[in-house]
Amino acid sequence: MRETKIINQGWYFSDTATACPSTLPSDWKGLDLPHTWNGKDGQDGGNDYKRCKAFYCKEIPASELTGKENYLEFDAVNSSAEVFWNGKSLCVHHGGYSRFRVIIPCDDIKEKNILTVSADNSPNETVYPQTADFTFYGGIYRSVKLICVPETHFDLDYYGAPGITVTPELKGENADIKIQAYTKNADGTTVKFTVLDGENIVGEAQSHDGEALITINNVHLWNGRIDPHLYTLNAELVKDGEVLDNISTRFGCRTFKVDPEKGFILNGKEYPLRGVSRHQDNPDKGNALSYEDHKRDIDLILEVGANTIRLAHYQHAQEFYDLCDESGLVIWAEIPYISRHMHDAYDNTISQMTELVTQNYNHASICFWGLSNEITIAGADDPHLIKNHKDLNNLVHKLDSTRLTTIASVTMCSPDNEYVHISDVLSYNHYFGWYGGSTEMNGKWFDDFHKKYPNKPIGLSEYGCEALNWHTSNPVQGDYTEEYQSYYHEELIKQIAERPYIWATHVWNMFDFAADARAEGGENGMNHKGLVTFDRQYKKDSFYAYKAWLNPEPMVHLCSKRYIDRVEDVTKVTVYSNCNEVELFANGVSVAKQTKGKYPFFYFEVKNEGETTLEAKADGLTDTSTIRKVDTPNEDYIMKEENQVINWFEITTPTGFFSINDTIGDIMSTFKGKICMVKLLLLIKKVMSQGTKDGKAEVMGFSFGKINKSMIESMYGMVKGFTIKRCFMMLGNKFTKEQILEVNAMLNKVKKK
Ligand code: GCB
Repeated sequence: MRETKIINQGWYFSDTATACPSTLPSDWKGLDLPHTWNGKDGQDGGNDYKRCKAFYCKEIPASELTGKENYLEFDAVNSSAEVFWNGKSLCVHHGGYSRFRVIIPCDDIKEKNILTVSADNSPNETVYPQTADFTFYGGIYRSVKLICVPETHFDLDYYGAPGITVTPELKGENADIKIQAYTKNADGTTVKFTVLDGENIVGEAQSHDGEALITINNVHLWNGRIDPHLYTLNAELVKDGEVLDNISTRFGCRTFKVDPEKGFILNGKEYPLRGVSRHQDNPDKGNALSYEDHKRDIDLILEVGANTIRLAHYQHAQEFYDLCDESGLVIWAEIPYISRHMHDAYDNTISQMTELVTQNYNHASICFWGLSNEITIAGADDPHLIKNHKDLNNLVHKLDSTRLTTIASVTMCSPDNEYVHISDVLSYNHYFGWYGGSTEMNGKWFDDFHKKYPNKPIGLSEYGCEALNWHTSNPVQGDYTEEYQSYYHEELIKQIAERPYIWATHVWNMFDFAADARAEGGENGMNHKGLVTFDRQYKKDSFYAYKAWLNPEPMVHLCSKRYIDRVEDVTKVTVYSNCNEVELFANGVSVAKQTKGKYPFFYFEVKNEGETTLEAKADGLTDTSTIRKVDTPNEDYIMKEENQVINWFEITTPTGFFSINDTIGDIMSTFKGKICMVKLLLLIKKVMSQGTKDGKAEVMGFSFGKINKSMIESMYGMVKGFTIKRCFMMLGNKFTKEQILEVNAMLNKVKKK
């Protein structure tokens, strides 16, 4: 029988060694897995985290190798791994998010063996991802296992797959369960299958070739968050009456489709997919997570009321997909084919996709396989990119005929482009109202698309906006306040709710996450678009906007609790509640009672005198906060610029003339402004080429030389809403104060229209 042992304890680690050691390097740093070496430097900004090849080493005594065949299983090693046994290379694996296995050579088992694994996250043009808005933490950051099996066993050699596939097909009240088990050295064996519903056996079959069909009568459906019912399939490999190996997997029975008009349909009923995307990393730990970390994330996602997650931008942990199956979340799973198409990484997209699909085929929660994300930033007319997508799409259909393919397209890519019509269903990432454009542009974009392509299901795969602990009574786009984020999401919720044809919507992002190259919002190294902070400790107000909209459990939430000191005499107070009536009290006196309109958002005007305790009451529930009248704005609420090179009061803004506080669009609307922009581009080119490998300017991993006219045109639509100051910030604060002030002085001489 198989024995599976987790071997996470007692490793030695070195990020300075240059080769696999020949003896146990007990002078290296001792540690336990999971581990990353980028827990700190991958989260502190500057895009300077250590990307290198490092080595992990562990002694494995012969007594541990109890099988006739012994496999090593790696749940994930980022980004490329090489496994050595007693100094000899056993395998190389490229792709940092999927599982892989390797067999230990039975003719090389000593009393004490040395297992060495190199993990390499250094730049590599043949492995995805290389350009993306998140940190590529290096390390063995998920578990390592030893699987000891007899010579005859269920397959362990095929792409890290579980050795068994289950394909339920609904037939009226019943379900036909098509089963295929894969075996090795299995001549003369029988596979015994048992389907369990809880403790009860509901179906059995025997097979000589691993194939079987079991019918479950009166099948209990997996019905999303309403009733995520799962069955278990056990498989035993039997020879001469002896069970040699056994495996088991869970599965769910459901049907789904996507209708271009009605959206997602689960088990015959409309089931609008409304949810979030998830990045997995945590403070200091990076991606080296525990089960508790995954569970905490799922609980928060369930609390917000989501019924779907886009598991971006890579394969997530098996534990996490299991939790999704159990909680009824509909999943979009994807590979990290992202941002920049690399001509030498075609094979890697194929292998990462094959692993994603084969390793996760039995998960009831997964309904969509994502082919790529914003891959056309540099343009969509590269025939190699198109071929890569067509091949991936065909590959997925061949591996799995039961699910749909999708892509997350970048805003700038034209809906007429061939690329966006390759996958079964389509999605777009839109940041109107954050990076550029206004919030209302979202709804309009979808209506235009839907009108032009009424038969193509369209989804919103990303939308969001940053918020830190900054506050204001006058939120504006780009201010990074909690109040603007709330406003933005209220607006987006209204537009989404009116468009049931949008087959899925995923907020970017459920959690703040690390992107070491970022310098935004006053805290470098982070993307702050989360509804919840990076440490999972603080739920921002917009979390509650979704909770009020999506989670039916009665709730009431007073917004802006961290915004106490206010200068105005009358202040706006926002309450989110799904109850029919909300009454607001100020120091115990009723301010007003309001009845719910179309959306669960309530707005009150409150007199701001002295200190006021606010209480929002609804359905027997109460939420409390405090406001205080002050004469001058509390500096703690204003975005800290200490990480920025320039303070707001140093920017001169003469009336009627431009400054770096103006948008690119406004500046470009005047002739002299255009000339300033050319000068600015030359400065950007100069600054961004300092310290790059080949002396060529780079912006977000794109070489300046490769930025062509069509790219500029398509990007202009988005960036024209950016202020010049924001551009400096987004370019990673690489400019000196003098340079910025010089640009400002130049703009100060240009008259506004
Ligand atoms: C996107 C990317 C995502 C980024 C996000 C952002 O479109 O797909 O990886 O993190 O924008 O926040 O800019």
